Amino acid sequence: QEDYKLWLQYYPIENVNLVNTYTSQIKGITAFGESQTIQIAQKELQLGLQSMLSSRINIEKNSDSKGLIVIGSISNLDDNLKQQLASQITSINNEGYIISSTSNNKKLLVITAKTDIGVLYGVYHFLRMIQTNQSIDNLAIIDSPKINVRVLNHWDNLNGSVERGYAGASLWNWQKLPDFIDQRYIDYARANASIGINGTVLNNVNANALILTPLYLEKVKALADAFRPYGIKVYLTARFSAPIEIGKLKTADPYDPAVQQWWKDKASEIYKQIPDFGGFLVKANSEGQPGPQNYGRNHVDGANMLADALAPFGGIVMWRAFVYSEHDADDRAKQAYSEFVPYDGKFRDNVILQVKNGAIDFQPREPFHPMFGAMPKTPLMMEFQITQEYLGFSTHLVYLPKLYQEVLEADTYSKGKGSTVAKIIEGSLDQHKLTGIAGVANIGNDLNWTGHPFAQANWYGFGRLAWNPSLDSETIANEWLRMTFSNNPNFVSPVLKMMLDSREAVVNYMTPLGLHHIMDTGHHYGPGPWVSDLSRPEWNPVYYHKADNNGIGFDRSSTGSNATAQYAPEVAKQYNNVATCPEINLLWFHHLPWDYKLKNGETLWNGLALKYQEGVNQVTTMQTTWEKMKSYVDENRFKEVQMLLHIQQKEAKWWRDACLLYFQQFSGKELPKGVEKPVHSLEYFKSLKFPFAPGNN
Ligand code: BDP
Repeated sequence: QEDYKLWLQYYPIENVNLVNTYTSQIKGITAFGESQTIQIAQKELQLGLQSMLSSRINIEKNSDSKGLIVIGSISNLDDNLKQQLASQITSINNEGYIISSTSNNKKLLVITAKTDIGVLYGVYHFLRMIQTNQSIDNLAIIDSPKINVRVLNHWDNLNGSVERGYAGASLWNWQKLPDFIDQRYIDYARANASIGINGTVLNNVNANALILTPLYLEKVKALADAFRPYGIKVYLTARFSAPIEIGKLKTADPYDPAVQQWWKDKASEIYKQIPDFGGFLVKANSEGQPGPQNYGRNHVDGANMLADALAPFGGIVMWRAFVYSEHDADDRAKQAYSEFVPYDGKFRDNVILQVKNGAIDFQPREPFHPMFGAMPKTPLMMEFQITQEYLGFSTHLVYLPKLYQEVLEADTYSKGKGSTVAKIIEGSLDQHKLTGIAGVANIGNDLNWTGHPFAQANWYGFGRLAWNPSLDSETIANEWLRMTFSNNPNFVSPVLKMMLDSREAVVNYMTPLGLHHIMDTGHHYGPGPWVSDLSRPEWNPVYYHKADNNGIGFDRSSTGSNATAQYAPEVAKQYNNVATCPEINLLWFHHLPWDYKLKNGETLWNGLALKYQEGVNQVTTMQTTWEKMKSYVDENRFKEVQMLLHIQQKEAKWWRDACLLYFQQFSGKELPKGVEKPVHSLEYFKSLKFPFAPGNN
């Protein structure tokens, strides 16, 4: 089935001239090296080329004949090639690769690296070039990943459910492991390797300590063994109270020597089974999870204790900074910064703080998290959400690399102009060796992996940006479309536009002009701006929009919560002043009267209403675009996307109508011309209930 193959379709190339050119250049494959990884690389190259060129590609024993693709790590190549590539090889890191045409009359094409994994990455790069119909004349490609730890975070529970998962159940079949290795595990690893993802955290951040018991570790080992040839390391979430729950200790206090010893023993037990185990991801003292604060200790104490247990084996701790407290009356957006920034420089070398892209929680749009740039002595890794918890689940077509790029490009000014978030997580701004990026996976056991065929692009795009955060989201969408569907320009250009516009569309019909967190609570499905009765104030949408008769928005300027002061002075100044604050973030930082004049001359009320309408219109345009694509797409995916866009359109209207009717109670104004009249009442929208919305556990 086509959906299942993701971006590795390897469609036969339609352009006959191009096929002839490629076949004249590619006469066979020679692989040097014995590892499983090299075998995988050779097999993939042969499979991909044979399928795309519709002809047989032979495997040759040596590199004597003309026009061969030679693959192998540098130490396995013959002396001649070694010499030719000696200078280039010094400029790549352990996972980087070189794709080089030789200048001698043999016209070889060499894909080499320092490691076999680097070779595999190079092979996928080369295949991508053919998949996207690029020229392979005189190649001299030198590439290395800019971030070391490129991981997916699976929020998978041991019972098979997936928190915030909208693509079926967990991939991991704990009951059948370790003896049964589902082919899907291999296909998962292959897909990740093809985009350079090199790690996976198997289980939910809201962790279950059982994963650390021998019964489960044996299963984890089986997965690690299956993933290893693809360059993917396994990580686990560590429940802070595990020493009590599975270790029979009375406490999990990080100062207690017995607790420290328990974690040391646990680490050595894990590494005996999985010598390249990546380490732990920890959610502590956040949303009710146990942590060092339960014992009067702090995040540094907790993280460093685990880091000390892992250090002898080379493991790392990814300590999450997603914290906000019910006892803290301060603006939720300020709390992680307030709690963590004072600890800058106090963590062990093998600790990296995992920070969400924004200070609230994976909204359709948030300004970048103020922690980026505020902790120069501590490595920070990015946490993006690939699963669409707040973006319409896997029902809405939203191309997320647009969002990722916006955040990565944001300038923190922490070391003057040009101090982008990308440079901070690459470690180049503050000279950190340990660097990382995590994406909360949108993968489940649905046939097409991600629920929505276009959600595959978000997995793909996350991987590509993790490899190189400076890539353009448009380039990524373009290559993804060609690899996944077709190279036909009549298909690529309209659908590319549809993808690129889709992120702004969702912002417009859900949370325009800086609004945020007005989704219905718990499951976060659909609008719920009216919700105000939950026990913790910051769980209620009314906390975030603060609409009243005077206006709407959260005053985070110096006259309000002063969250703006957490940014570098240049950024703070810009956000603080309503005249210079970008309108896309307006109501994130300011509470403004309904008749406040926007840059286009509209009042805030009219402008808001028009944005909601624009979002709906954009989805209609997406539908129109897709309708014209029938002849370029297989029937199954065409229909799926068609039906999903239909739902998205209905839901965009639902968002528009529910939010505008609700806010209208405060603005007291008519809907402006051009905005459709709602067909239901506010009471109707409030009465909708979704007790079985997925992903909410
Ligand atoms: C929120 C989710 C919740 C997660 C939490 C987290 O609603 O399910 O457990 O983030 O990231 O987005 O820890």
